[in-house]
Amino acid sequence: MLWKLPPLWGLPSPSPFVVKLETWLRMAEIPYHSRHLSRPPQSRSGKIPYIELVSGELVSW
Ligand SMILES: N[C@@H](CCC(=O)N[C@@H](CS)C(=O)NCC(=O)O)C(=O)O
Repeated sequence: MLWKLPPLWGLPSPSPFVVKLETWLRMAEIPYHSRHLSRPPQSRSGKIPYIELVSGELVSW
C-alpha cells in the first residue's frame, strides 16, 4: 500500500516525491494500491510517500 496525499492543483499529488515514486512503479510495472492520508504520516521519517507492506511493516527512505 502506497500512502500519499490526494490530488491537488491539477496534479496527481502535490508531493513531487509521490509523483516520482508512482511514475517509477508504473514504469517498472509493479502493481500496487494507494491510499490518501487522513492523519499524520506513520512513517519513521514522518514524511510521505511511504509503503505499507502486506505484513504491516512500513518502508520509508
Ligand atoms: N526522502 C524522501 C523525502 C520525502 C519528502 O520530503 N516528502 C515531503 C512531502 S513532498 C514531506 O513529507 N515533508 C514533510 C516534512 O518534511 O515534515 C523521498 O525521497 O521520498
